[in-house]
Amino acid sequence: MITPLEQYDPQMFELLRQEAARQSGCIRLIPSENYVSKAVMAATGSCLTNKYAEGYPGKRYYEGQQITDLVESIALERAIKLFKADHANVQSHSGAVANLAAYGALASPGETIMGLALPYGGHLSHGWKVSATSKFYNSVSYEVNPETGKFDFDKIEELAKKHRPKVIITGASAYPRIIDFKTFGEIAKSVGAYHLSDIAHISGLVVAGVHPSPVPYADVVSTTTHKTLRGPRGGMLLCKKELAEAIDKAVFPGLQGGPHMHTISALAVALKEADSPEFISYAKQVVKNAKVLAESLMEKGFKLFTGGTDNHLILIDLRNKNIPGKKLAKALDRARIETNYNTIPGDPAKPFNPNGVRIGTPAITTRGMKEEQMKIVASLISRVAENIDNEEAISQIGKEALLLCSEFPVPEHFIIPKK
Ligand code: DSN
Repeated sequence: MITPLEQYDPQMFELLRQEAARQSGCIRLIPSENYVSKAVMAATGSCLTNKYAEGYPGKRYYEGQQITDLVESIALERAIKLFKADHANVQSHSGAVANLAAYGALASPGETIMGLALPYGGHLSHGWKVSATSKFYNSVSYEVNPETGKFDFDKIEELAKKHRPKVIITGASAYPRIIDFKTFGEIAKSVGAYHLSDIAHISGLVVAGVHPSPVPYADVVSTTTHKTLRGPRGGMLLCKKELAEAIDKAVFPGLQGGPHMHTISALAVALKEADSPEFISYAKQVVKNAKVLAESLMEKGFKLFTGGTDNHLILIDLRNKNIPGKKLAKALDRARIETNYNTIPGDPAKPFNPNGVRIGTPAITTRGMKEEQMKIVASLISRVAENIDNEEAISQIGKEALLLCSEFPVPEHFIIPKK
């Protein structure tokens, strides 16, 4: 049957068809990406896209909220239960907006925020210099030790005492180890700062108990909803009850108008999926897969930042291979292996041409790949690096990657296939 999209806009239909084929026919290793279920996708593309719902359940600025109030209330209940939080806000359009809203609730413009520097694995919205967050707030950055990969808590405490930030941000977008949220929370408390923990990358691991939760140690927790959590694209905030009103006001009307109700309904579906034994198995497998992928890459002579991983993410330091990160990422892409080039902590190169490649296992684990396939993936990556200027070899590796993908079709529902 011809779909309305195919009929009305065949060009866009065809592009979307090609993108679906691309996602199906390549080994997707970008650690912030995943595949959502058909249930999440269906909710994302629903009639709720037609509805304005400025405000919060029971207190809206538009009529016709009989259903939207229920939808948002269910999403909130599920978020609070899953993360064991006092309060949730599910309206942020993205993780960066969620972070900006948190700063808005916790600090006044010009006050100091302190987060992990972007080249050391932090995120733009943690106060990095090109981000609006560093223009609205006075931003101080801490770093991770480039040799050990550990946070030097004495140094971080010293920095916090010197700058007296209003908010200390924890969390990262390129850090492969467990983060000690408790110690960060103690430092924040000792200098009278709020502790904002951004768990965008690891929120799925947190709900499954395979990474410690920051909820007991942070005043506010922010996350995106589409990474390891495997929901629609968006942001979410969790907080202590004393901050609930300030957080809600900071999101709406502070930063946003109408919430994207279709996304909120899809988030509710994803939170239901995440509250299941299958999701816990999935998250455990994400970490097991990342560990085997890391080991296998090291056996092939790759140097990894921190010598491995405890989570879903691996940072390959290519300095010993003498291949720029961008060159390898592009060659891998031609071989149907999707990654992103990334700085390595202490990397002297610029972020646009760094010495690292960042990979992760959330998406390939959703496809049902396990330890055995991780060894194959490591071998494919290694062969691309060895044949970096040999297009014929890269094309052959691409065929093998496609074959592997064909054995692990993108699942429509998340009863994880047994292999
Ligand atoms: N862009 C996300 C990531 O890839 O880590 C963070 O915003």
